[in-house]
Amino acid sequence: MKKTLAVALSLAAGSMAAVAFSDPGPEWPMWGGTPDRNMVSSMKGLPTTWDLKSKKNVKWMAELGSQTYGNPVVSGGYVLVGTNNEAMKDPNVKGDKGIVMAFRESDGQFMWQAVHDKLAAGRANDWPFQGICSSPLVENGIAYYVSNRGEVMAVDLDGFRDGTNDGAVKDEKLSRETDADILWRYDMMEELGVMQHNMANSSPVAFENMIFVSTSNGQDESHVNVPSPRSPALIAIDKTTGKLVWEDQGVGENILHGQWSSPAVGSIGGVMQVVVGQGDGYVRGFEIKTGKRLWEFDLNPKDSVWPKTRNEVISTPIIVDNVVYIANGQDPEHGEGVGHLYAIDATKRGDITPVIRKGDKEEPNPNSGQLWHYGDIRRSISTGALYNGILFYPDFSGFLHAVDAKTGKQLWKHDLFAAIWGSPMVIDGKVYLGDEDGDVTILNADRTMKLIAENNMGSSVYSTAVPANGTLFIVNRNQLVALSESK
Ligand SMILES: [Ca+2]
Ligand SMILES: [Ca+2]
Repeated sequence: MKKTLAVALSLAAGSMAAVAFSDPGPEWPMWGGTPDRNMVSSMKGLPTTWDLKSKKNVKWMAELGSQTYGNPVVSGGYVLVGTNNEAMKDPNVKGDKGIVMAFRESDGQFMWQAVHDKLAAGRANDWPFQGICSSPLVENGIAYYVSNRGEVMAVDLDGFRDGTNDGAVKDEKLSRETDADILWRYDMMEELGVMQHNMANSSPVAFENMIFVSTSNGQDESHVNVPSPRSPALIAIDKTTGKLVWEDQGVGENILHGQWSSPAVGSIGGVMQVVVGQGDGYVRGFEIKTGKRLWEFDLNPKDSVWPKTRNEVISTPIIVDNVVYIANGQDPEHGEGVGHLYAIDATKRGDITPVIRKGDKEEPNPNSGQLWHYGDIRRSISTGALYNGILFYPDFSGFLHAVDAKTGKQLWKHDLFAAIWGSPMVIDGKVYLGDEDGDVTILNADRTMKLIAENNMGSSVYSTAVPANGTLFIVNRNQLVALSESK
């Protein structure tokens, strides 16, 4: 690990700016770029057209595994991405594994990889060939992520290339130059009894000395039983020691399916909160130091029925100016259906769902935190981007919705004619959005709809375009592509 002046300076700047996350700056060190997860960057000069065949505006390309559901993060000269082992970067590592690959940012050179065996339980907890779905968080030369085995991992960003085995973990099975140098690991299955449904996927977020992770605790394969109802849904872990700081109370037997929303962090009404979607279809805010539940909001109408009309929540909430924006949806395997998008006043406390049930009766909640509801959206697993008063939110049916962030009124919607798994990224006033057909559509991030370009990536884009240091990073099913304007 390198301890540099730059790190010390960024630490100082980080603590000063801790409550006002805005632009991520030149790097993209986590899912969403900043803890509030708003998918917006002011970076200039990124390409809007490219061609993978002729290599127009292609800086470099690197081979990933055969299925890639992780989103790239860029920090400290590295690009990290979760994938599976079908690229066999290390010929000695055979068979299905969860992999995090680290590439050199400047030229795409493969640097090292973290290798995680699959769980013996198979698809119940660790779906074959899905690889690592978590997007790492990089801070001060350390990358944190969740493995396919439900472990929260801390690894050295320089791996073993710095010639030192760092951290408390010294007995790495693989410890050559191209292997991951593990600092600590926290096994959520062993320590908390978590039984993640199909896959543990959370993308960590940090505040001060803690990182926050959704456990993915869920139903078993019966899709009826929750085998571990007392396990938490959200935890805080000490960044240095890897020890548990707090756990939330979880949602018990009320988990509809899995828990795959990742937490966001922000200052809301002057209170630092962790906000996350949970397994019962609610989004909740927690006091950051203690994990105390501050508020909860049911993202479904009270008369909805799982799985026909009641949804789970897979999207990550975004926090902008004391407001939480989030849509609900279902696992892509469940297909299309109705969805709901909300703006929530998260300064309120308690149950802030707009409608409450009293016995058999439903009545308006005088303590409602609903600022608006947008009902034209379909099921969504995407995370929003709020820019210049416009919320961009896609759905799994292939529509990108542009919504006035103050009123919730539709400004326009655009049909991409393919399922959308990833999230919109606003860069320098333009929205970039990938789809299952492999097209990356670019539109003006404006109140009127204007298509700028469509560029195909050769295979499905399940990820989100990421800007860093003047380069655009896009992952398709099995490649990491770095794009920049050729000089
Ligand atoms: Ca090291
Ligand atoms: Ca180590």
